[in-house]
Amino acid sequence: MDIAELAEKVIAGDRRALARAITLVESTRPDHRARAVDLLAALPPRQALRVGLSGTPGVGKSTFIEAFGCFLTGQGLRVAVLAVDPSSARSGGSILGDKTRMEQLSRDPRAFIRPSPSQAQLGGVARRTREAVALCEAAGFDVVLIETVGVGQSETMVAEICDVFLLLMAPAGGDELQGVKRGIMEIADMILVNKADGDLKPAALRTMADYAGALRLLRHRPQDPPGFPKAMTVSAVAGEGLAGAWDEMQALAAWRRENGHWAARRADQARHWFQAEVRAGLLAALERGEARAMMARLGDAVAAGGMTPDEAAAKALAQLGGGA
Ligand SMILES: Nc1nc2c(ncn2[C@@H]2O[C@H](COP(=O)(O)OP(=O)(O)O)[C@@H](O)[C@H]2O)c(=O)[nH]1
Ligand SMILES: [Mg+2]
Repeated sequence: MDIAELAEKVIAGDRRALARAITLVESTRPDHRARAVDLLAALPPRQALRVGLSGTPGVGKSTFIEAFGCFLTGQGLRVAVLAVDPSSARSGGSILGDKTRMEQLSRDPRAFIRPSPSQAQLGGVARRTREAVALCEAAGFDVVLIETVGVGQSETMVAEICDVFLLLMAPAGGDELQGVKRGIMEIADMILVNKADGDLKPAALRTMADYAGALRLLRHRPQDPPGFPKAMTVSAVAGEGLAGAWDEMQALAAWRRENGHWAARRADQARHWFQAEVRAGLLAALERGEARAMMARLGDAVAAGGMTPDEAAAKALAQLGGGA
């Protein structure tokens, strides 16, 4: 299929074409990459609300996505679910393993679920996910949910892809906030304390109050209206708090649109990803052909004591055209 035809079908909302297009952007073959770049350039500048969702394993992400996704499709919205899981190369993918928890959503004609690409490198996974998001936007989805497990750098990466970032937490046992890293609190727009049902409800309410207090202590961010970042309780299992959380997300998104923060953030993200692509490309170029041979040669010379590391680096950069 040629790229123009594939783009046309994606834009028309053809799900098989969308799945094929995502497979194309995930491919590491150079000829596929060139086609993927053409495809992405052919997409209209359509925007969905991109919602990032993070939380440690067991907190209820899959259950929440199932419940929240069905809630959104029930409102007549079209929902795409993507995952960034740096461990998926080993574990076989987070969403795929959890598809049983998304049974209803995966059968919903208004929903599209795509498991994490199985690449070992987080940078590669995030890059492909970003491109998959763009494809889902072109395909007419209203909301794109991007799930990531709460480990390592993946949250920061997802924050660079989404408009609204949700942190899902579990009710704490004691009065201690669950070792949540400050850096993650700082990128959260909403903290949702899940499992606010049955015996866990009082603990969930206490935990929510603790987070609300902790969020108030953070430095005010210009992209936030009063009251944000916000902590709330939800129950993915009972379907409680979902409508309220959605109202808040929409209010936040609307405020950011009206105040120029939405467009500014998208522009910053585009700049960030442009630079990340160039960096990744330069690093990859070092592993190929002439450059690779030159690096090996200069490396040997440095190891043998014939040149200082700085001399060799200056020489390498000069030959790469980067100067020194
Ligand atoms: N009580 C209660 N349990 C929940 C809720 N959401 C998820 N769970 C349970 O928590 C466990 C982990 O859920 P899962 O969605 O797989 O978490 P994930 O690892 O973050 O994707 C499962 O046993 C769920 O049934 C909830 O709202 N209330
Ligand atoms: Mg899961």
